[in-house]
Amino acid sequence: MLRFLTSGESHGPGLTAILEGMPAGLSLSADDLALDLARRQTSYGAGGRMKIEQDAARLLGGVMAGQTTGAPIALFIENKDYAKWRARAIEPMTTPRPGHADLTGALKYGYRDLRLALERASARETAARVAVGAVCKALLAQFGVRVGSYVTAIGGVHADPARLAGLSYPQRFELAEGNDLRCPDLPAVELMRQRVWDTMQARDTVGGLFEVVSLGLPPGLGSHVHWDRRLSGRLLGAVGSIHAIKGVEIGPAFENAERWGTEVHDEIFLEGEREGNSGELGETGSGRLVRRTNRAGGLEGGITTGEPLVLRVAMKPISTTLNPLRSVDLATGQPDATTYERSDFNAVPRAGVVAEAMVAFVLADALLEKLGGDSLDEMRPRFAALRQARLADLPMDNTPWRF
Ligand code: EPS
Repeated sequence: MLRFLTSGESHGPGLTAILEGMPAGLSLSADDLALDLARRQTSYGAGGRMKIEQDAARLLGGVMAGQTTGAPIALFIENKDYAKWRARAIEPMTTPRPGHADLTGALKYGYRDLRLALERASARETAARVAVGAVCKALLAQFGVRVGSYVTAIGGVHADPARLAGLSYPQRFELAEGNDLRCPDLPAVELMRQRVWDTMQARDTVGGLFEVVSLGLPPGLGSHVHWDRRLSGRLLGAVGSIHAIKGVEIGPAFENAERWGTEVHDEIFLEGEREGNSGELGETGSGRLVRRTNRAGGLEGGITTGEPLVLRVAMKPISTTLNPLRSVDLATGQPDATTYERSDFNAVPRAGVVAEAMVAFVLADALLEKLGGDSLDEMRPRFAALRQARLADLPMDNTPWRF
């Protein structure tokens, strides 16, 4: 239903994105995109480039009189750094950095200078994704859906799981916004800061872990009926496509893999059901089917359950390091060390914002797939009529049948 393309190089004139399939009637202005673009730029351990750029997106199409029209939405983000590059004679780059797309890009496309790979492989492109994600978030917000993220580990320094468990998701989001490591466990923030400082002194880079959580989702988005309609695969693929992201799990998936099934699966209860009196409604009984745990991370059968949708994400350390790595100069055939221009030491907090954007895109797509409709006015009554997890919405025939 929804698709987007981005174009642009890291040090070229700017980044362009086209988002196609947004319904008409959504209020949208460049201001709606500004907050997430700024959030993506803040992080302790970010490189010098972020002091140069103050990302702002211009809306060049698909919005008239402050409302989407249903036409493709075109966005443009200027690269301020381009002013310095446009007239510059650019030094040849012939020694590939391990971990970057320098070597693989040249192998694939036959580049005769590695900068042609670097320019497009750069995570600068994620600014365009965040602008697209902000449009998707604006649509989701109309239906009470919110996507947030927070850092849980940097360079092996972890937030305390017990302290995190004591915080609701909205509290985690809010606390994370209050510091430049985007971690809601404040005692851990100072340890993470020290770790990043040590990393900078060591002229190295660090990776880490973060969680992306979507709240307010209706049950029933995605589908179990075909591999490419399962929301699980769509989310894993979208988040896994982000630069330096090397692992994504749904809920505590790797931990679940070490437990018994009876410990893992989220049992189903009727709201108000009395303990030990299975099926009997208590006084507050509403007929709503509820879970007391969410180890499934909000998805069953590739379909949303209506519980918070939780993704846990692993980012590798950025591959441009101040201390050189061993490589080979492709021009001379001699062993060589990588050279350093400028990069981030720690981009984990920033990557969380990019992952929110990719999740928002997939969820907006799934919502449009579920509701159909070309305008918000068409979508609203369909959303209100969605089946909920309650007995009244799930009548069963309860009679024998044959294939
Ligand atoms: C990046 C290298 C750095 C980062 C860049 C990603 O850029 P430069 O080489 O200009 O210093 O700052 O990220 C961004 C510009 C951005 O907006 O996120 C890389 O090699 O991937």
